[in-house]
Amino acid sequence: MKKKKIGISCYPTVGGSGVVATELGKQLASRGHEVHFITSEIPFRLDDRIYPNIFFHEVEVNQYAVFKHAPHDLTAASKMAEVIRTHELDFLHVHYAVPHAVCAILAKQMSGRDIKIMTTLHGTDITVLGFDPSLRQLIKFGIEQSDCVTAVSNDLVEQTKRLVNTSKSIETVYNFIDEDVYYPKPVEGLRAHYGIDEKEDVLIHISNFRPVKRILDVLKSFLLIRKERKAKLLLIGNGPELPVARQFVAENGLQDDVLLLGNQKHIAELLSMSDLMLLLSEKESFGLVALEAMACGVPVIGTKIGGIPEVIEDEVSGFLVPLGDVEAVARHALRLLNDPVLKQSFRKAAHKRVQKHFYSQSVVSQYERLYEKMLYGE
Ligand code: GMT
Repeated sequence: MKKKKIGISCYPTVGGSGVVATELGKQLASRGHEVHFITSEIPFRLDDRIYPNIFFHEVEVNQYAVFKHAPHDLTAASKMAEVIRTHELDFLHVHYAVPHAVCAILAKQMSGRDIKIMTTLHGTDITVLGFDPSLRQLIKFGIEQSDCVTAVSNDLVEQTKRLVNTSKSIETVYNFIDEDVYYPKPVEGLRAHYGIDEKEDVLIHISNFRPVKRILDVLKSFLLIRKERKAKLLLIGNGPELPVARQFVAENGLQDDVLLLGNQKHIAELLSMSDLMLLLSEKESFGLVALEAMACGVPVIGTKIGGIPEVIEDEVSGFLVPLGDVEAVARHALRLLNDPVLKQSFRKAAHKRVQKHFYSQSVVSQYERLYEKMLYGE
């Protein structure tokens, strides 16, 4: 693809949509495109060094006594318009219909340039906000006024069409991983570092601990598994349900076996020393953490919800269970952990599945093809 100047807007904090947007920007920059992040702070996956071809424009929201609420979205639109003009962007790729697609539409009008807008839906904007009648029309507007719309799973495409009642064409572009970072890594000595015996099973859950992640289901499943096998559970991340998790751990005497590690940078290493991931969410448009686990050769037990069945191949690279069925989680986990041959075949299948469908090389090329189509037509 001819090199382009691309503006990217997303929420820069820890979270799947910010990760996907940032990793996409990094990959596009490494292919020679000029990438301009327009965000409220430097995306957390970009803060480790200076990346060639990547520029950062901060949306600085000032608080004025005259406004009850800081005007973040208007400031973001204004910043986008400024960057469109001063850097002569070819198009904007924004993540979330609300607020970023709507900000982009306003920015386009302000800039006076006929710039194209691609919007990627990640789920949180649709499945949560789509139920809020006061925002539904705004989401619909953001989607319908975008030149190209993508969503991260087929399930999210269907949900969006149903919830906002639109016939706009929406393309599925799956989440991806950086294959140079996520692969089964040698992790000698890491278990010992965390006080884990080599013979113990390691289960892992990574999330932002929002209620939709059903942390108690993860802990209840672990309690059942631990009755049968010596095991540790790593809980990675931070969020509102952490106190609930702490309380459950204390009440059930799990202090020695549940390791609450908070937010971590070296996820691929922690995954590589794990035997099984649990992702038991009640809403999940894709489940990027499941993909990261599988890329490191870790099978996943996930709920049969949203886009998770498009990631995990049931009985091949993991298991799909009904929401809230902690007995089923424990049954599948024990079947896998008790059978080294089965475990090995799941590990291989998980890694192979990611290699075949979710490597950055192919997914980023898919985005580039959509950019071309949006800019020049078929
Ligand atoms: O999972 C979260 O709570 C974070 C959320 C976000 O908006 O950043 O993640 C969403 O986008 C990810 C990247 O596309 C998906 O992999 C997650 O499944 C999706 N989360 C939900 O749908 C709950």
